[in-house]
Amino acid sequence: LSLNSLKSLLQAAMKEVFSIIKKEKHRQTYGLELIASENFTSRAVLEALGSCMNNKYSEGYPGQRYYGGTEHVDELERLCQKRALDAYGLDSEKWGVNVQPYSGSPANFAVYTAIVEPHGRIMGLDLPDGGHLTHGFMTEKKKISATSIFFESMPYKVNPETGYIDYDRLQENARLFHPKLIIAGTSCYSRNLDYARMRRIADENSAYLMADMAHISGLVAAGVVPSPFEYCDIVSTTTHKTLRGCRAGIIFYRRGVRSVDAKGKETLYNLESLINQAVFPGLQGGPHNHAIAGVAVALKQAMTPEFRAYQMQVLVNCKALANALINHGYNIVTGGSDNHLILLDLRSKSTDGGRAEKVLEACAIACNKNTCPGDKSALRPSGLRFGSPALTSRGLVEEDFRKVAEFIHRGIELTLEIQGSLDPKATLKEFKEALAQGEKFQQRVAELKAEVEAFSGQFPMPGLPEL
Ligand code: DSN
Repeated sequence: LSLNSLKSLLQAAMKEVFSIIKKEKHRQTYGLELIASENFTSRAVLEALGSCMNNKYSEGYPGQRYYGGTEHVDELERLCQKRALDAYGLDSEKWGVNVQPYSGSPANFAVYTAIVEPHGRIMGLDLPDGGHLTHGFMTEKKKISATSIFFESMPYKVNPETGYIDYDRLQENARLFHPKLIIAGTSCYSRNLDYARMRRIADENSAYLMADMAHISGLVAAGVVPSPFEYCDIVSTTTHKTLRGCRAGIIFYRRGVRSVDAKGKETLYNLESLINQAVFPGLQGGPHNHAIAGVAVALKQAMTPEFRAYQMQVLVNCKALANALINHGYNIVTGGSDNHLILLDLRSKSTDGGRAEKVLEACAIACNKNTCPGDKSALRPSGLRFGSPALTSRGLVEEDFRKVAEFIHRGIELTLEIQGSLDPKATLKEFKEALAQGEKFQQRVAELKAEVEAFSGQFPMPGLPEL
């Protein structure tokens, strides 16, 4: 290939990708982003992510690499480690940290392979009750997550009446199951976890307690929700949710004394070498140094007063959204929220999350369907999960979230109308066809979408202006 034809090939490739990126940028700017696990990261994080750090291989850890030319990535990784400990107020004598996991799922799997033997026992919150896939999800018919394939998983549940975690049952089952590891972590749970209680349950069984704080790690850094560090042996997190960095994962592990027996004999933690070896060379190759650069920037931002103010606003916005939806006549699982998300239960409205999600998406409102406690089928989840972090990053305050609630309400009313025009047994596919083809409904969707876009477009968008 001549240089010129190579250049024109590259330009053509860029052009196509650039036009897709521009469409996504438009969707993010003019839509209402309410997916609880998403956020808009800063320009500084994106610049670090797009830097030459992407080019460097550095298998190993600072000072012990399998590649030359790593003096600057060593400095970067050490800086990121220090900032990770500082952001959570951790003493480096008592806590160590690994900033190499590619994201939350690999971080969790690294922890399991580090401290639980093959087919050893793990207890995590069940996925339909608000847990995460990686906490051991399986169904009656199939082991879905690798965690349930390579380890023995016994989930704990929420009380279907209240929506709160049933700690009594967790305790009873743990006494029977004797897990090696209990996971205190959630993907769709709007209440604070009782880490102290879970610590006691773990201790009764000589189990490790790990928090997966991915959803709330920004709230924890800002000190606006209870911290898992006081009670846990290990804490894993992603870095792109409430923490508002780029996509990556972190594992914190305890150092020093684990326990002291009646005779005063100390047992020390040995998590550091187990976890570091599990991440590399156990599961991963070269760390993503551009991501570590982005995380280091985000962690510095997470230690500012502005970040704390942002997280406080995330909480009040979420409450404003919950209260406004309650005033529109909706049920919220547990009746409210202590954090950044809510789970709307649509059972009393005789519709479900799948149908409502599709209508809201057509109206430029992004959220996701989710099972509600007591749902009989995961195939027809009754709920919608909404989170406040992303829109709060765009500067929306309580009054704006009340307007957002009104848009959601109108979208759900439209869902009910479309459903009402169909046979009660109509499938989701038939519902989607009616939404896409019915002229009357298309007109209504277009009107609501135009209003949503005009509203969203008023708020500034963090990040890079063109990308
Ligand atoms: N998929 C994320 C969420 O939406 O909660 C968790 O990894």
